[in-house]
Amino acid sequence: MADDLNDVTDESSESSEALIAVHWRDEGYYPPPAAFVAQANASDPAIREQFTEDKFPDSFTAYADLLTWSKPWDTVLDTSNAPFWKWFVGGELNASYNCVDRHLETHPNKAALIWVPEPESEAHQAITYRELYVRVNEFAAVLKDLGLKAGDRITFHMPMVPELPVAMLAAARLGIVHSQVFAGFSGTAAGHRIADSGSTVLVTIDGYYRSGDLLDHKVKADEAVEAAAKEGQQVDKVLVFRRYPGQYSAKTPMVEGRDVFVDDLLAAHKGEIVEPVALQATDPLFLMYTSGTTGRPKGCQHSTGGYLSYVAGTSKYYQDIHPDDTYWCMADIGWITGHSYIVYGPLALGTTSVLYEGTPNYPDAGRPWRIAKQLGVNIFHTSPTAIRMLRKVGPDEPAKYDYRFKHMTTVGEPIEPEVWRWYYESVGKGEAVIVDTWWQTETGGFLGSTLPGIDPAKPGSCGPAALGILPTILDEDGNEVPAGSGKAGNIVIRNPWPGVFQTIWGQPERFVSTYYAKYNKDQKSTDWHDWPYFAGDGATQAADGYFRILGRVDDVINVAGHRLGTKELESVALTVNEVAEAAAVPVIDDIRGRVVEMYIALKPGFAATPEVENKVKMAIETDIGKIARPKNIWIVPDMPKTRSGKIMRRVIAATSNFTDTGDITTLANPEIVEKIRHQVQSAKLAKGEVPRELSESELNEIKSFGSE
Ligand code: 6R9
Repeated sequence: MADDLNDVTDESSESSEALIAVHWRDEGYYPPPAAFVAQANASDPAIREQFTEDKFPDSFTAYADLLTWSKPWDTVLDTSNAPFWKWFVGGELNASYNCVDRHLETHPNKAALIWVPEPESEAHQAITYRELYVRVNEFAAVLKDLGLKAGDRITFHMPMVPELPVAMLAAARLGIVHSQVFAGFSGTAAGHRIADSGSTVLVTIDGYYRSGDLLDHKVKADEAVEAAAKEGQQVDKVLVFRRYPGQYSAKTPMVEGRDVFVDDLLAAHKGEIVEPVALQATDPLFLMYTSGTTGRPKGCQHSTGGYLSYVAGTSKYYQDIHPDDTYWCMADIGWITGHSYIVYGPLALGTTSVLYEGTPNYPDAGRPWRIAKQLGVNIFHTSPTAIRMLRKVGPDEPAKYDYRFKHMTTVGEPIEPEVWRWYYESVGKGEAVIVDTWWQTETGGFLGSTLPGIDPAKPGSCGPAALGILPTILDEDGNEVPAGSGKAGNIVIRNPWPGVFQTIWGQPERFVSTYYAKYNKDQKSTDWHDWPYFAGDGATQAADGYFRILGRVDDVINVAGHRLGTKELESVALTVNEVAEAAAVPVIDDIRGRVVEMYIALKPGFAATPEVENKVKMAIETDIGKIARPKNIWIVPDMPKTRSGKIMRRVIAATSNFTDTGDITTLANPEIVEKIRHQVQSAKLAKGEVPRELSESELNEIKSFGSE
């Protein structure tokens, strides 16, 4: 039960684009149950003392010590080329060895992965550590045979099948830098990322199940290769796994000389062993692409030693993973959450990690709870969007299944307190602790979270800083926004940590300018204190030290936990011949958190027709993927603009959200605002898109959208 504190924070409002005042009711605390504390990896608050600022950076050797190193490091943190931090310099290790080989001694026959196919008629598959070892080695032999070696890049465009972690660990075994592109992304999107990373090999699968359909996935490989070629990157080989080995499930033909079935290749390497290559801690392990404020995605480059240490340490203390747990993270490995907390963290700790192919509510909203019961899952990890959806379609389903969670995670977006409480009471049955973990693709692992055996949870807040992380909130001028002030600002991390990404692949200047330039006062400084990490999120800190993350402060829209860059969307829309101008804005959505609406102005002489709308939709689907498809596309006579010609995104965002458009007197064309409002809002009402009342922080987000 929650302590009912119901503190009311009521600060006077002072609103500017830089500093948003937020008001909200402080929620009650939910302390961990005694049974959880008794078994927790961290239950003594003294653990915090091992990670205080004066012990930095040596404190993080506690995480590195969870791994097996073939050579110990000489220097914990090298800051000489700030802000390109180097962790555990001189140390050598192999991620594949740490996630697979070393567990053979202690528990070779324990399940490393349990794969749950979407069709319930297909049995789940448990892959033991020994079998994982065999599969990883054989696939590594295939990669080696293709001539791939340490430092080369390889792109995977794979769904949630066990072949994906096998491929990742095989690449890691050889030091090949892997880049997994979310399977839901289009072939063209995969092609852009292939080209950006300079991959010559693409690994894919013929098909996979989503919501009951066996999707043809191979067709996307052909599109990807073509898109990459347009950018000058030749793909020599496409390795095609088969969802049903020996049987081809796609309609698109294999391309002679380029496409090969992986099962055929594996047959030639049966039982082969490939020794893990000893890599420098600072060698890159993988790239993970994410959206930013320009059209070009950012390949976040993660290190081998720092990253693996950080995900192992945070998996231990924040996911509370013990070797005998059955842990299920429902995220996709195409996102950072899956890399860190399905594959590398849990396997480094030698636990059993569940992998589910399909959608959570297929064939019904009881599916996750049936899986949990069947497999004995006791740690469960998902996103607010999935929780909202499962709550909407099956609020009473969890009670029908006899499973018991000790620990649950929410990640990826802010969670509304009432959604949190359903998660706690109905899914967790009042017995499980909840961690709300705040972090990013760039950060490798958790930055803000409660320590589940020590700190009480507070719905809607991620909690205090993670061990060894030193966050603070700064205003636009770099002044600290004090805890308990009720004011929001930009959350920054004052210090480096082992999980932080090393650079943006091929764009080191963008790495510095996006993440470090904002609050750096001396570009030459090699003192880490001079380089706060700018996360791009707005946040507040309560008097108890807990952070509440409000959302992005840049032009990125978080749809169902997936970051979509408005510029990325807009530049795709602009490829449609009729389109003169495009602007994407967020709309508050009860299930997906935010959805995108797109405003289009046409070139002179073109008429607003459903065909144009369709072309824009198709362009986005083809170039990015279905997840990016706008909820609505509004073809408007003109965009509201400033006198300097800048589109006022906050005005159209307000229109789409039925909120006050604010001051429009500075616009060059104020008369357009009312026209657009009438057009858009009457169409939305006709479709039954009735707005709900927005919270203060939601209102602030809309009010300031695109102001940076
Ligand atoms: C791990 C992941 C990162 C962005 C981040 C923030 C939002 C993530 C959150 C959260 C509120 C949380 N975000 N976790 N917002 N509470 N617990 O999601 O990475 O896909 O890169 O997204 O997601 O806005 O900046 P990524």
